[in-house]
Amino acid sequence: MSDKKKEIENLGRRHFLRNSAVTGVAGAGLAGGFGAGTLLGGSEKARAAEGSIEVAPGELDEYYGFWSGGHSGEVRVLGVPSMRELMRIPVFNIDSATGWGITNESRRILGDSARFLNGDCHHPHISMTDGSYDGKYLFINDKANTRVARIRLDIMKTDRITTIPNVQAIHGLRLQKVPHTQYVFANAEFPIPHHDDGVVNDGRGMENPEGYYTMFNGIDAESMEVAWQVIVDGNLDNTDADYTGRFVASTCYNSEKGMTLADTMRAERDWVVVFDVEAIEAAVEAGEFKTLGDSEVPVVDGRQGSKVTRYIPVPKNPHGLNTSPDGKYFIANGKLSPTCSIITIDKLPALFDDAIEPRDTVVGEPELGLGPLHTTFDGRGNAYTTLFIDSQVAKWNIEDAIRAYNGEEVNYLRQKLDVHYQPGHNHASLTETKDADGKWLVVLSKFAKDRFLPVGPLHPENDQLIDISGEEMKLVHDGPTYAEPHDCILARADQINPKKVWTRDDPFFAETVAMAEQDGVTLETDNKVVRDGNKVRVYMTSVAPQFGLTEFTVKQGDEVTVVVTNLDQVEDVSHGFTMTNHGVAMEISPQQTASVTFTADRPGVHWYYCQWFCHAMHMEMTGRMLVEKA
Ligand code: K7E
Ligand code: CUA
Ligand code: CA
Repeated sequence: MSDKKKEIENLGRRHFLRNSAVTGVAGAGLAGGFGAGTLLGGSEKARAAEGSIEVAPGELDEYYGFWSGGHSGEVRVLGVPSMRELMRIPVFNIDSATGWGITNESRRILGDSARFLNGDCHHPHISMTDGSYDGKYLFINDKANTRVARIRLDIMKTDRITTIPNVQAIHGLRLQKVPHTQYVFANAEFPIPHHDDGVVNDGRGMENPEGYYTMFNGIDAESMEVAWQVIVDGNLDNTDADYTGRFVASTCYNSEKGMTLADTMRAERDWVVVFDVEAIEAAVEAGEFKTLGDSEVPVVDGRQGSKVTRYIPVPKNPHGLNTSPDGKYFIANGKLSPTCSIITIDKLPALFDDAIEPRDTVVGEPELGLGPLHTTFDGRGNAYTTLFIDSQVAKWNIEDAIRAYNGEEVNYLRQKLDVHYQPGHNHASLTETKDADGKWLVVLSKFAKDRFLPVGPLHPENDQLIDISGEEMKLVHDGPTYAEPHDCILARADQINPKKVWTRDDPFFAETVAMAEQDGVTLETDNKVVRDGNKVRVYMTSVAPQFGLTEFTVKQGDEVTVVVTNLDQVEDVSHGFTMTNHGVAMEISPQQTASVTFTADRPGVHWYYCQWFCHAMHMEMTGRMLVEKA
């Protein structure tokens, strides 16, 4: 390493935040190292570009936005640039409107984890082919209950949920970009005790953090089975993949294996772990793995010194990890350091060949401001980094930052724009694909404070839309959102092709169709009650505004399964089925079959009704369950 680089690194180190500043979200303007006067800056220059975000009534948006619903456990679909909410997709939450978590179809997908009523989504990502969105799936993590879910974008429903074994808290999640999304890469965040006998976290060794580990996980995107796990040193935060298909990089903020906040900030440096996917596959192929506990997933050792990983030291407690759309760089965001570290991907093969040192892969470390969390790109060589503590977005030029690191006198900062307030993720249109088009930037601000009418002590967040099509960033829209869109993703409208009506052979309800076949019931025509001991299956059709059965009789204590098939073919004529006083509700959209099971535990008349407005006579779309006294 040149002396000049060492000097720059040492300089950067002096600007690290003191620990006390971390909790001070008010953000004193402490950024050093560049003249603020030379920057375009501040909200005074960010004026709304009139009309540019208006999508007139009847007009359609140019982009789909998929928003993480944070600890609401759902995914939200927005139109961009209008920022209108188009749909909500329940994932890890229970949804009263659609019956997610209540219907048999959704409970099958939730599996054993249906017992959890909460989730915590962070990172929604769309499957890719050759580095472009293919519109097939969206994947999202559940930090709270260590799951990964897949949403089918043709029906905008969750179709698979996998619980990742022997780890706690899936946080960072990204997808393989090329040749296609074969793997979902998922970081487990919290280290837990591992033992020599392969049993994880069974109550032994809790007092010995040295023996705690966490794992990087590769999930097969089609089968949603965990393909392999890699034990690492430290912990894992965010991650992203490259454009060769070979490398994935993750930030680690807890190389110390600290058990408290103060402990996690002790070391001057943490690291970025680079995973060699081909080397991991080769290790699994060669049988160089173990298994843990009851799990059969191959577990490869990726601790320091292993063949499958390299550890690149970066300033302490990094957070976001973002791949530039030209495929050249991994960018690790400093958080406690006012810098981002630019790692050049073309040197990673040499690093894995041990031909160079880990720090030789760092080709730039621009100083941007306080609390850099996440970086996004416009496809024109510029990066946009959120500064949590400064409440700003910094626009900077990547190649200029590399020149500055090499000692050239060049200002890589292009503009700083105030956002409101404390931004976490930001996301530019198509930024994580090779098609990054540099039109819109969404900044997800954690605090809204004075931006909206007050609604009590719990505040909304503020999702801001910024026009980045020109030289200057322009703030054009404030959007209040409910807890907590950590991250979002924007795809061109033509890249997503949802169906308007279900097809009868959809695998989403195939098991319910198979059950009907076993009962000799043709779902499209029959209205029929099938008794099987104390299990009763009630099959009915629905055509606006009538259920095929307007009454059925069961005995007190029967386990009742109601199966409704919506025969309407007309787009948008969704029906519902709600059984009063039984906690039962579900959606049945055109050509869909849905089912729900409950116990008829009280004798008497129980009315059911359609709760999705379908017809002028929707109120009258009712029926009676007659429960005979046992
Ligand atoms: Cu920064 Cu979970 Cu992506 Cu939140 S993470 S902001
Ligand atoms: Cu059917 Cu409302
Ligand atoms: Ca640390």
